[in-house]
Amino acid sequence: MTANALDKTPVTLLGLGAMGTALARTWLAAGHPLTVWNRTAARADGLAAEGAAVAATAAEAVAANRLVIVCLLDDDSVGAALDGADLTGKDVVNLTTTTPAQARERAAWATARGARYLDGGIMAVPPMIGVPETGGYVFHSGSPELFEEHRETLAVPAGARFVGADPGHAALHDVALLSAMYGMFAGAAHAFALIRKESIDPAGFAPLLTEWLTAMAAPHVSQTADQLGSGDYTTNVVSNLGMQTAGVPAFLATAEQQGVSPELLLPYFGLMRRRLAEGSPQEDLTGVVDLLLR
Ligand code: FVH
Repeated sequence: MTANALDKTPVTLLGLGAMGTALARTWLAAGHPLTVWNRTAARADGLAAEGAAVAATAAEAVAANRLVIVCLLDDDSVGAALDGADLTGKDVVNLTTTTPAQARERAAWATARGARYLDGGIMAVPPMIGVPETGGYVFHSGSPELFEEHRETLAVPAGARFVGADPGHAALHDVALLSAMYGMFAGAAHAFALIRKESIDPAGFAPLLTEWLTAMAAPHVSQTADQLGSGDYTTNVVSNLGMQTAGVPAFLATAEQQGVSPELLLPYFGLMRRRLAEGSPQEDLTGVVDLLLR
C-alpha cells in the first residue's frame, strides 16, 4: 500500500459489470484501497492485477471496509448479494438502478440491519466514468451524514449530487431525467423518419436537429417549472396552446404524406387537445403535466 493510499478511504465494491468495473478503476486510480466482489469471480481478475483485493463472498467484501458501494443489476440482485452479510456499522451506498419505492424499502432494510444508507442514480454510461469533462454525475439521497462524510470518495468516479434525505429521491430524479430523454429520443426518431425517404442526408440534418432541440429545451423546461410553481399557466406565454393545437393537423398530414406512423406524437397531441378542451387557448403547454397526474 502506498502512503497516498493510507489517506484514502478504503472502499468495498459489490458488482463488476460494465458500470461496476468502470467505477472500480477510478477508485484504484485515485489511490483508494479497494476490495471487490462479483458473483462471477473471473470478472475480478483484471482488477486484481491492477491492485484490488478480491473477496470470495459478498459477506467477506462487506466485512473488509466500512464504506460499501453496491452496483448490481437490479434490486433483487442487491438482496441476493447482501443476504447474510453483517451490515452493522456499515455505510451502504447503493448505485443499482431501482424504483423509488425499492430504494425506500432497501434503505429501511439496511437501516434495520444497523447500516447507514445512501441510494444513487448514475447519470452516466461507463465511458463517462472517471472523465469529468463528459459531465456525468450521480444523484444521491438518503443519509445526509453518510453523504457528507464520504462526499470526496463518492465524487471520484463522477460528480456527486445530493438530492435530499428521502432515499427514493435519487431514483426518482434518475427516472425523471431518463424519461425526458426517451421523450426526446422519440421526437428525434419521428424527425428522422420524416426525412428518411427524401434526398436529405441524415448527417446533414443531424446538426439542425441538435441545434433546435438545444435551443428549445432550456426555455421550455424553465418556463414549465416557473408556471408549475406559480400555478399560472398564462404568464410569459410565447406560443400558446390554442395556436400550437391548431398546428397539429399539419404535423399529422405531413406524417401521412411522408409515410410515417404518427404513433410517437399522437399521445402528446391528444393531451394538448384535451387540455385545450378543458382549459384556455391562452395557456402554455404546462397544463399537460396536470393531465398526466392520476
Ligand atoms: N451500463 C450503463 O450504461 C448504465 C448506466 C446508468 C446506470 N446503470 C445501472 O448500473 C447498474 C449496473 O449496471 P452494469 O452496466 O454494470 O450492468 P451489467 O454489466 O449487466 O452487470 C450486472 C452486474 O450485476 C451482477 N448480478 C446480476 N444478477 C445478480 C445476482 N442475482 N446476484 C449477484 N450479482 C448479480 C452481475 O454479476 P455477474 O453476472 O457478472 O455474475 C454484474 O456484476 C444497473 O442497475 C444499471 O441499470 C448502468
